[in-house]
Amino acid sequence: MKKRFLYVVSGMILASPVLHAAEVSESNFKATQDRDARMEWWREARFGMFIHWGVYADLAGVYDGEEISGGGEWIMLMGKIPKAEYKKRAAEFNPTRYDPDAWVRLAKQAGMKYIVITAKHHDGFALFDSKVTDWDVVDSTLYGRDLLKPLAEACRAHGLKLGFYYSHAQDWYHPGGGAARGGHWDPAQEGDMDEYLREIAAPQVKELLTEYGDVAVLWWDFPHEMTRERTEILSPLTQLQPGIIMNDRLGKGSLSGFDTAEQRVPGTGYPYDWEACMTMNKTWGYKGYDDQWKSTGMLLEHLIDIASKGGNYLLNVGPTGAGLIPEESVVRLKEIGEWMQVYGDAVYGTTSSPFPIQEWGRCTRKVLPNGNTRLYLHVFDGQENAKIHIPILNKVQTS
Ligand code: FHN
Repeated sequence: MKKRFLYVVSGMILASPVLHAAEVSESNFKATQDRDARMEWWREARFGMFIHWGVYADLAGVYDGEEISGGGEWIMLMGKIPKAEYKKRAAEFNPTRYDPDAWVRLAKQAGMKYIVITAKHHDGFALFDSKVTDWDVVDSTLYGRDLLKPLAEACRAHGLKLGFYYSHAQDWYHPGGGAARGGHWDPAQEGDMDEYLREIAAPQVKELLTEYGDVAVLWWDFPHEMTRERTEILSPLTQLQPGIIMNDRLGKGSLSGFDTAEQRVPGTGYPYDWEACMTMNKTWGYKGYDDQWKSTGMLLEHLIDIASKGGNYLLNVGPTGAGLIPEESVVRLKEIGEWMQVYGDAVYGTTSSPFPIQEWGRCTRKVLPNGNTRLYLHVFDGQENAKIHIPILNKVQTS
C-alpha cells in the first residue's frame, strides 16, 4: 500500500480544554442519560462494516445479457424484472462459499467494531427464516438455510456488535410494499401499504429482534411514504431490544439515534451523532464489472476525515452470489487493518477536531480521564520533517 500518511502525532496533551475549541453545539437531539448510555459503544467504535448481500448478487448487475445501471441491489427495479422471473432466478441462489466466521474475522482484522447486514433489502428477500413469507432464503433458494444465525454467532464469538439493515418501506415483492423511482412495474406488486407494514414488515422486524440474540443497531432504509401513523406501526418494536440504537431513516416522527450521510463526508460534520456509509467501488450490492475501486489511502483518508468531524464510518462490502467478499475488498480491509493496528487509538473513542480543517490534514481529539485533552494530528501526504501550524494557544507536551 502506498503510505499516504507519513505519521500521526499522538499524545499531544493539553492541560486544559482547547482554547480555540470550535464550539461543538449540543446535539440537536435531547442528550438524555439513556441515549448517551446507548451510544457509548458506538461513539467508541467509530468504524464498522456494512454488508449488502442477497439474491441480486447472483445476477451481479446483469439481466438477460444486459448490464443494468444503478447499484447491484437495485437490479430488480432498474431491470423491471417481473416478480415471477426474479423468484425463478433466486431459486438458484446457493452461496456454498459463505463463511460468516471468516467475514467477521476480516472485519475485526480491519479494525471494525460492528457489522450491519441487509437482513432484507428493497427486493423483499429475507436472508433469514421468516415465518410470515416464503420469500426468504430457506423457502425460496437452493441453499435453504438461515444466513443471519451463523453470522450472529460469529459476531458474538469475536466480540463484534451486530446490526440489521431492514428495508421497511420499499418492498418490490410483497403486495403493498413501496417502490421508489417510478413505482411498481408488475401487477403482482400492487396492494395496501398499511397492510404490508402490519403483515410483513412489523412481524419480520419482531423476528429479527427476538430470534438472533443481541442486536445493537437497527438500520432502517428508507422512509418512502412513511407517515407518522405508519412509523408508529414499527417504532414500538425497538423496545424488544432495550439497548438498541437506530438511524434516522424510519419515518416521520421517529426519534433517531444517529444521522446518516451516504457516499460522502460532510464538510464539517454534525453537532450530534452521525455516520457516513460508503462503498469501496461504486455499488452496494455485488456487480461483477464494477472495478472502480477506491484506493486504500482514500479509504483511510475518509476514515480519518469522518472521525475528525465526530462521525462513524460504515464501509461496505458486497459479497458475491457464492458468498465470497471480493478480493479487492479483502486486500483493502487488510491494509486498513495494518494502519489501525498502529494508529487505531487516534480513531477509536475520539471526537471532532477542536479547530477548523487544516490544509496539512486532520485532527482527532480525545478527552482523557484526568481532564487533559490528547490531540492526534493526521498529516496527509506530508513531507518528512515538514513544519505544520497548529492553531492553539495552549501549552502542550508531546509524548
Ligand atoms: O436504496 C438504498 C441503497 O440500495 C443502499 O442500501 C443505500 C445504503 O445506505 N441506502 C439506500 C439509498 O439511500
